[in-house]
Amino acid sequence: MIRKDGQLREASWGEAMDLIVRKTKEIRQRLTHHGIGFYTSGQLFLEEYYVLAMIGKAGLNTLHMDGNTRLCTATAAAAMRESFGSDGQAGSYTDVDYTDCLFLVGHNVAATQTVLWSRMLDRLAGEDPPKLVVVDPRLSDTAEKATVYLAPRIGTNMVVLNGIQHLMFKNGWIDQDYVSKHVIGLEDLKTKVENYTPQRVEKIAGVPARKLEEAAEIIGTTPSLLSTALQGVYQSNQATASACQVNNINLLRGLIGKPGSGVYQMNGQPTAQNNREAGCDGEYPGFRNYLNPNHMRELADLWNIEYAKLPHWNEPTHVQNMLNYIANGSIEMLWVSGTNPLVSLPNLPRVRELLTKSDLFVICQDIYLTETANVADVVLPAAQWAEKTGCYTNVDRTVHLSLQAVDPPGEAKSDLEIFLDYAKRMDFKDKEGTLLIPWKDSEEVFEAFKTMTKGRPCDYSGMTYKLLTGGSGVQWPCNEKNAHGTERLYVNGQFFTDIEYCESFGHDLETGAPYTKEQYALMNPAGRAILKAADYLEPMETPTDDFPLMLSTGRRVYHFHTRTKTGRVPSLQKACPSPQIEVSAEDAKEAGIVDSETVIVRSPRGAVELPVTISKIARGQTFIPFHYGYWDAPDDRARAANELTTERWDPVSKQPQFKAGIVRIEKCVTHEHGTTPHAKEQHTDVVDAVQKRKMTAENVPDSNKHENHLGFWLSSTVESISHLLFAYDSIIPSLIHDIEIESGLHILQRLTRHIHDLLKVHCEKYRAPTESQHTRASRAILDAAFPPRIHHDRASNPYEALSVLQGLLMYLSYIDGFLKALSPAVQACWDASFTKAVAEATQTISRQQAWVSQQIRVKAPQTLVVPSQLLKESLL
Ligand SMILES: Nc1nc2c(c(=O)[nH]1)N[C@H]1C(S)=C(S)[C@@H](COP(=O)(O)OP(=O)(O)OC[C@H]3O[C@@H](n4cnc5c(=O)[nH]c(N)nc54)[C@H](O)[C@@H]3O)O[C@H]1N2
Ligand SMILES: Nc1nc2c(c(=O)[nH]1)N[C@H]1C(S)=C(S)[C@@H](COP(=O)(O)OP(=O)(O)OC[C@H]3O[C@@H](n4cnc5c(=O)[nH]c(N)nc54)[C@H](O)[C@@H]3O)O[C@H]1N2
Ligand SMILES: [Mo]
Repeated sequence: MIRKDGQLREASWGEAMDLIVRKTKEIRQRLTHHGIGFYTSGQLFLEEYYVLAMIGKAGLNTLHMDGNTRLCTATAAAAMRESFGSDGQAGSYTDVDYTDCLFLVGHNVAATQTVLWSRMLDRLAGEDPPKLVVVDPRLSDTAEKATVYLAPRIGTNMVVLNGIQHLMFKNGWIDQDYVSKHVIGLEDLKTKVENYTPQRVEKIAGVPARKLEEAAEIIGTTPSLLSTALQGVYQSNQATASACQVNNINLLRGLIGKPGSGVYQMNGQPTAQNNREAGCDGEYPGFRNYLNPNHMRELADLWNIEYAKLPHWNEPTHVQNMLNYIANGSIEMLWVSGTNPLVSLPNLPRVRELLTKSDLFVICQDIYLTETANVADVVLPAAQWAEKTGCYTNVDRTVHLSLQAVDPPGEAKSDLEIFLDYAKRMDFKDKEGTLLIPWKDSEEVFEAFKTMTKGRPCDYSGMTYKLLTGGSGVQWPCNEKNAHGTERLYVNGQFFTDIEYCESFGHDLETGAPYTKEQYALMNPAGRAILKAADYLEPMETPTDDFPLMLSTGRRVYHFHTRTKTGRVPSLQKACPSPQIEVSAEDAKEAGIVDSETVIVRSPRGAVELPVTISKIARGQTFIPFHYGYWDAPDDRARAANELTTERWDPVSKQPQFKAGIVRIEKCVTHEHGTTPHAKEQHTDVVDAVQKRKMTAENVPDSNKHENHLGFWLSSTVESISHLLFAYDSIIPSLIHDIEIESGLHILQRLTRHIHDLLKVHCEKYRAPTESQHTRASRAILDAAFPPRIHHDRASNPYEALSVLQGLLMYLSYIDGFLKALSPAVQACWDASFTKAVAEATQTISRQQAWVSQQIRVKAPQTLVVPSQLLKESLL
């Protein structure tokens, strides 16, 4: 369907695909390929993701691609990278059959993975049942069966997990032999958890000390331990940091890679794992490390494209940032496949506003006409799982081949066909001019994918469609060495942390800043797992007088996500026809609310209107299932949980905190003549507005809204460097009494002249204006760095000389700031020689910073300490 005069009208595939190709080229013309973004799914097939990843990274050379997996398992992947060096689940589902203890953190398996739960129930009801420890603020169906159930306040996982580790250290429940051989970071962790005593945990998280001790004893002494984490961790406060603590617990006990023992950083969607392997969200294909040039070169060679053209100046753009780019007008085309963001993204009021911007061209590729399809410019009807062939991989690395069982309805096409068709129409070529994406069916794509994974953790190279047919799947890695796949990873205590092999160098868990290769080399894990420690930090939003309750959102067993499928199954719909908010009996009483009463729930973002269910949820906490959008809403009440949720995300995984916002409950006061207050839904109004705008998908927005920012920035960079040259002219003469400094500065000046000339060359090509916009700022900083008094003979005073050096360091870091921005920007222009020049300039500035820092180190003690009367006394 194509939007014409405001309405979606049927069109042929040829018309729709031609339009998409025309749009792509037109946007490339005006905005470069970085004006286009892709937002995909955890529900397509492996082969479909791989083609999409190549369209984005090798065809259009853009970083703007993410999946709903960002909302789902971004933290699973992130936590495994931090602890084990790469994505790669330790265990196997067979571990459920052997384990002595199941430890489930924020994972309501009874409602969300019913097949796995059946397997667990078999064990729980059988002989020699395992212990079950559950951590969930809500007495879920899973928690009902627990041996020990911990109900922390929403957002306090870190406190509970640190508390358990505290008790493990205190009671010596640690496998010293394993730990000494196979992990690093023990001392840091021990120090970090030292003050998480049961009493402190009780105070912050509300978990009784005795309960915590019971749980820790079970976990600390069980002969085997299978731990899992899911959305109660990933979508809550300190997601990655908490998920890492779950890994830590198994590592401390040495209970990983052994029958009955392991960790599942769970996946939610059927093919979230494949999305990550293929590189359609935050990852690179084959779990390659974007900070490792060897990995990136290898990928460029595999695809036979120029190294400079492979986008890798940063990790791929996450969806919240794509929304920000849509907001500022630098992304004008968004291709959505297999996800329904107008129900599932946080803070719907904002998402709605952005996805219906008049200058945004939205493609929606789905099996139904969803809320998102209803505002799109083009709707592509996709075939679903049973109507197409492809592979999917479970959380325990088991790869399955799913064969087409029935024909797709009408003219629907598989996602693979759609993506291949687009690639063909775009005529993407490799560097020799050969077709980049030449495949015709899923098996051909699978063969290419296999080659790409060879030698990586997710090695598929030994698999074929034939091997995958008939049995019950094969677990990767499957290669020459493991012809039938691999049941467990890390069996010999060998992890993926070798510096040349790992998928990531890890992150500062608090700020989210990535570590550099140099920092990683200092840690030198070399195949050992990494114990990552962190302190508890309060959630960003905590209850206030206005919004006294915490909201968490999640699932009911009867529905899947935005209900495009389950909402159409009468028995499921009947079992769970509408959303409701769970509150505790105490909170209900306080608010004067009774069970089943309809209330308005309001957050700083928006409001919904729902009936109340009084449940065994901890006091101060609430829960709303997020399944209900508007495609089949019975009336005009707002009801989508995401009207309320916050867009804040975890600093490392960038996963939104769907279980972390604040709300209040308002009574719906009924007047004599009917109910007044009403949380009215905005979705229908927005769809109407789109239709009334009479817009046509063909519209081309006005073209010249973007200025030559790169040129401006380059001109300011070059100017700042030339100002440094002048500064050297004036400070060198004043420092002639110090021969070492004076001659050093001469060398620095020469280096500076060189990079000035190097960058100047590129000014013309990028039309850098001669006038810089930063002249005043640069002058002001120079004046502050080198106050006029120093320009004269006073610099012979060592104290003043020290000030000159400090000022110089400040000005160098001002220049460095320009270069920091220029570096990824010129890579995004795929300009190899400019990239090289900026890299050299950056290195030269950093050499100067190193020299200045060293001179400061030489001079400071003598200058600052020796003449001091005050210090003399205390030193003696
Ligand atoms: N029936 C059904 N099954 C599904 C899905 C579905 O939509 N419907 N979706 C699939 C997908 S994609 C996913 S990702 C999974 C999700 O599966 P789960 O993660 O099991 O499901 P959720 O209900 O999102 O959240 C799990 C629990 O986290 C708890 N929780 C909330 N805040 C916190 C907290 O701060 N700490 C702790 N420890 N727990 C907290 C909630 O009370 C909830 O019971 O389910 C998959 N399976
Ligand atoms: N408040 C709140 N929000 C949440 C969550 C939460 O717990 N709370 N959970 C988050 C999580 S974990 C997830 S995974 C997301 C899920 O959020 P979404 O991805 O938006 O949910 P779905 O309804 O599964 O959307 C999948 C879409 O793909 C379509 N589809 C199905 N099969 C195919 C196919 O083969 N091809 C194509 N092209 N389309 C197909 C379906 O019709 C549907 O429209 O929601 C997230 N949002
Ligand atoms: Mo998910």
